[in-house]
Amino acid sequence: MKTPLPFERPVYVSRPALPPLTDYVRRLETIWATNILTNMGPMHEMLELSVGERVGVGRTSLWNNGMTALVAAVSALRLERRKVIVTPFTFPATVHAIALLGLEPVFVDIDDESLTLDPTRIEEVLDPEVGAIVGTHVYGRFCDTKAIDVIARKHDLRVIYDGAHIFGRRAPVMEKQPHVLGDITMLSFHATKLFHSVEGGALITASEDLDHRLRLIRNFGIVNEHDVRGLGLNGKMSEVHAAMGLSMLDLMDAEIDQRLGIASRYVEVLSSIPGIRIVAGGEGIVQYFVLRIDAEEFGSTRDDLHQTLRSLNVISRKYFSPLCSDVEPYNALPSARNLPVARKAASEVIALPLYGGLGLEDADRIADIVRWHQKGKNL
Ligand code: T4K
Repeated sequence: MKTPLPFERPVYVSRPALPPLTDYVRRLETIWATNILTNMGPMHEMLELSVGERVGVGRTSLWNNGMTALVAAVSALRLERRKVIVTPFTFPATVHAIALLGLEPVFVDIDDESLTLDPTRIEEVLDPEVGAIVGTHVYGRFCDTKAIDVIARKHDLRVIYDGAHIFGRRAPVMEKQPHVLGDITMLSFHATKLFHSVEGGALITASEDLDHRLRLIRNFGIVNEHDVRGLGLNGKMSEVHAAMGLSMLDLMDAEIDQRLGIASRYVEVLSSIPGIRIVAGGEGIVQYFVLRIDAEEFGSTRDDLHQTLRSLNVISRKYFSPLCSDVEPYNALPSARNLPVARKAASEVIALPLYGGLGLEDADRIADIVRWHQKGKNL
């Protein structure tokens, strides 16, 4: 194989799709005309409705980002027990949302196939102080919500899902099954997500009571001019962000189609390379395209491949390494010690660029770099 040429400019793991500027400006003109910039204005209400329809289940509230939404979700549970089970294989926001509220994260290992919380390990760590479970739908692959629901009911635990990666699925995003949402599910609309509002997020719950509480928390706990009830924060999405969300909703299905095309080009080349397992990308899940590298079979480590890609201007990412349980302050927790499945996964995963604007030829070039790297290591 010929030595591949480096890309002229860095190719990032993700690149936000953007609507035609004229479309966005048209929405901004409405904002300029009404002078309503935030506090649940008309754009906000329209987007909230549309996101809810696309999710297909529960009640939806919009938030200014996923992390704030997650803090609000944990807070809304009003937990009396101070420990919360959580996956170590996630973005730091998931664990921070627990710890910032003064609760103790208890790490549980993940399932080797789905890379989500392993329900068979949850009961091992239960004690009377555990009050909730927070699982992440990693790369848009759902946790085993049915098994988690059974455990939660048996031990009277509340459940939150970090669904930061799931809104990039086709509608309806979630099936109408009672266990699918847990008590609350969070979505992120950050610029790096398939659907974004620059910054933004949402919370979905089937409970009218929780939905009501979340809306109070989102707006400082304000009930009306005369009354404030409970703790709150400012989690509101502005009209300017909501306008971007509305413009992006129109592009979403086209973006999914483009990403599916790119993912299938990757799969064509990469699926036959020894030591590579494709863990995300394709089959309707196109938030990320992620490989696992078995160093022995592949003939080189994930880190080695990552270096080669970088040297050729392909900015791959190791989502999610390091594990949250391996960084301060969480690495001091007793539950951070015994997580062999997550630790192995964190040393093997590598996310390749996946976004609608990536050309098919670029995807072919990136896949060829991986193949060239592997061949070179096995001469
Ligand atoms: N839970 C989970 C499981 C999450 O993955 C996340 C966020 C959250 C909770 C929290 O949700 P939010 O509060 O963010 O709504 C990025 C994102 O900032 C973060 O939202 C996301 N997960 C995480 C997986 O990825 P970084 O530190 O990797 O971002 P950064 O700036 O390195 O961006 C990645 C690449 O994207 C860059 O190399 C270039 C490209 N990029 C990025 C931005 C921001 C652009 O081309 N344009 C842009 O505007 O965290």
